[in-house]
Amino acid sequence: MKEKVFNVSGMKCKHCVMTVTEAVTELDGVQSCDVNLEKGTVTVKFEDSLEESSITSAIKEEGFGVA
Ligand SMILES: [Cu+2]
Repeated sequence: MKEKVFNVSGMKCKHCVMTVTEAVTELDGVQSCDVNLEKGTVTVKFEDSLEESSITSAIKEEGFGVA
């Protein structure tokens, strides 16, 4: 199990939080996804089999930026 904090830009409201949470938790191997709207961070716990880049892509596909 890996844990990584992504810095995500463009999240402005609860709806953005839901969108990001859904996009990330949909991925195979994600155990948890915790979004902090004020800090602009997304903390994800995921299986070793899941590539970090897949998570980044899923977030970007929803129109948000990932540093
Ligand atoms: Cu929003």
